[in-house]
Amino acid sequence: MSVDKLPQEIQQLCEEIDLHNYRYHVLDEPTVPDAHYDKLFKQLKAWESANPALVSAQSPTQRVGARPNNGFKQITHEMPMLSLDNAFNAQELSDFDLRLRERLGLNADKDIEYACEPKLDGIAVSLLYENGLLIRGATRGDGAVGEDITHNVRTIPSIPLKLRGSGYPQKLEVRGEIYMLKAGFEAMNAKAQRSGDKTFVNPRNAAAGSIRQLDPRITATRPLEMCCYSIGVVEGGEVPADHYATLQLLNQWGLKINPHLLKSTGITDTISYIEKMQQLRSQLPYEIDGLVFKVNNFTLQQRLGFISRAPRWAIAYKFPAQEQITQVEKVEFQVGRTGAITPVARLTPVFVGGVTVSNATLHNMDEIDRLQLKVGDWVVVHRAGDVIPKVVRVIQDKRPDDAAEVEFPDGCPVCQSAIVKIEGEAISRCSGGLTCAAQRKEALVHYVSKKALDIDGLGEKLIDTLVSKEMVAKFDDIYYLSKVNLMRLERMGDKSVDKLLATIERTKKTSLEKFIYALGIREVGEATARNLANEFGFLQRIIDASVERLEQVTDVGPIVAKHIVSFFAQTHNLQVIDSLRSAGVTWPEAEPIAEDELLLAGKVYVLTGTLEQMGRSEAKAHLQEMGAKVAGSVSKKTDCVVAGAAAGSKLKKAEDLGIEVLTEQQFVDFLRTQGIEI
Ligand code: I6G
Repeated sequence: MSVDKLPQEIQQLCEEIDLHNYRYHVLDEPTVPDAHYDKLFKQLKAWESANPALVSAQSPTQRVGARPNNGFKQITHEMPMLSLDNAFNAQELSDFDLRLRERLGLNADKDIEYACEPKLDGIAVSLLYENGLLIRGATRGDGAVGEDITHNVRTIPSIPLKLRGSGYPQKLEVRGEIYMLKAGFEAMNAKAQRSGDKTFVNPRNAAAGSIRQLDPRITATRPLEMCCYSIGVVEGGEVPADHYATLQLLNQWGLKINPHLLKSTGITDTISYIEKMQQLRSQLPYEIDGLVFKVNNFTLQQRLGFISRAPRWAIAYKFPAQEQITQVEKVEFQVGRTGAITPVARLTPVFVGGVTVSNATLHNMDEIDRLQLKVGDWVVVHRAGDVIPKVVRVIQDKRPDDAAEVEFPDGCPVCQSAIVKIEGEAISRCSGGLTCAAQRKEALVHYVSKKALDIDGLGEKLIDTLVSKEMVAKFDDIYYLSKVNLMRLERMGDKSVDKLLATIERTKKTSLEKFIYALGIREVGEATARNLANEFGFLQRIIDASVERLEQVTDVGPIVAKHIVSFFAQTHNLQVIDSLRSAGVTWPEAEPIAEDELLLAGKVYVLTGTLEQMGRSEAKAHLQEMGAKVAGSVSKKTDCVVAGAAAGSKLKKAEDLGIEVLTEQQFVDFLRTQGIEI
């Protein structure tokens, strides 16, 4: 049956999927997220399985993978490059384990050993080495036939042209993923944007576009890497008996493998691996869309075999999609703590990155211009980790006829004060200062937040109520709240009010750095506040400091220094400080410790690997507090390396140079001796 004989709706679905295939595989310019494509594909498959007699030979479901591009010589893979089955939750992963155990006839007390790895979001490729020399590189293509990209892979620095060491088979096919680092992608796109060249929608498409360049000189300029994850054809030699050991050997022969490769015993271990990697995901320098679990032992792999186009012994655990499409219902403008006016897209709710999202920041009007966004548009929304959801692009060909321009407000949407825009800055601000209710509320939220006065129990909702009922307008009003008045508020009982009042009282005793941070001076975050407190010791000295003097403080540049000076130059800010002192807010003011008297003064530390008991930024902050410098790479100047889990080349270099190395536990123990609890 030809496609044009199908019901119109299905015909359109086939055409739409075909178009997305063409944009993705041939142009490297997809317009919709993968998850949307998957949804369309699933719809078509569901219809076809209900109407098997009507499946067209040209249906997109009848072809797996990408069509090889005509510009390249075609390569028939000696061993087909398969795809992986997917699991989307822990249950599906357990089912996979159970299926394998049944097939292998394992007792309940016998666990399968798995090799666990991140699934990099790149392009699957095959490299062929003969007598240790790279003789061919090919894309996966449709799994049976790929494209010859030898000239291009030869430009990628992490792909050895000649294997290192000895003992490799005479013929060795190595498979893996070519990908682009997030930072390299951002830099490349920024450069392309400046010069008016084509930009890519994500690192995966940038990698695909780069590797399929007809001119290898262009590929050579792209920040590509390759990470190996399996072997294919092996002749004239042997490899170890399991996957993990084989990858270690590939690494010794000079090929890159993932540092987060891990062996696990049984399914419980794989679940904790998922949790760990989910936490790490946003900090990884490359994008991953899931994890891959493989039966480690090759003999067991052989016994399990294959089902249709995927090995039975492996599964890809897919993370929830980080991009989805939805519609912009309206654009509203929010006023932040410093008066910054931010357009926010109100969206038709959509499930993305594991949560339902109905708002996404649009940053500023320049961003709306860049996106060419109108109200009513269909957009791609991205949400990764705990980061605020973002509109990443508009699907221009889905624009409804009645889509409307976004109108920037004439005055502040909350207090109607004039809006000012500084020449050269993208942000517009409300000029109302603390007379603007929105800025007042945000300033209060900041004042009570954890890193500031840390008034637990005084959350955003309660502040909203207190501001709207005019019970609190200025910071010091918090200290005059009475039990009677608080008890009148909804959901505030005797106990919770007592608790809140006790917290307010207790947190009046604070530190200089927390107090400075709480004031909400523009661009003064917690680290700058700490540096100011350490350097000056007394608030009055900071108030009196000149721009030049402030610039001598670590991390304070001319702009931050100017913000600090102009903050303290405004009498009403000094009045705020006086009124807080009168309300009983205190902090110890001590002589600052001279930098050279700090315990780690002059020492250079390097953090490497994954720290499991604290974040890297936390570890860095503790070291800096003690006077150490934290460097990004190991050299002769390094005094100590803190090596977390899966530490790689930096640890090795430290060992080679005879530099002191602390494990994470030793580092935590050391911090404890300094009174720092993790
Ligand atoms: O597409 C893939 C990504 C990662 C893979 C894969 C992988 O291992 C980490 N492994 C196999 C065996 C296959 N595809 C077929």
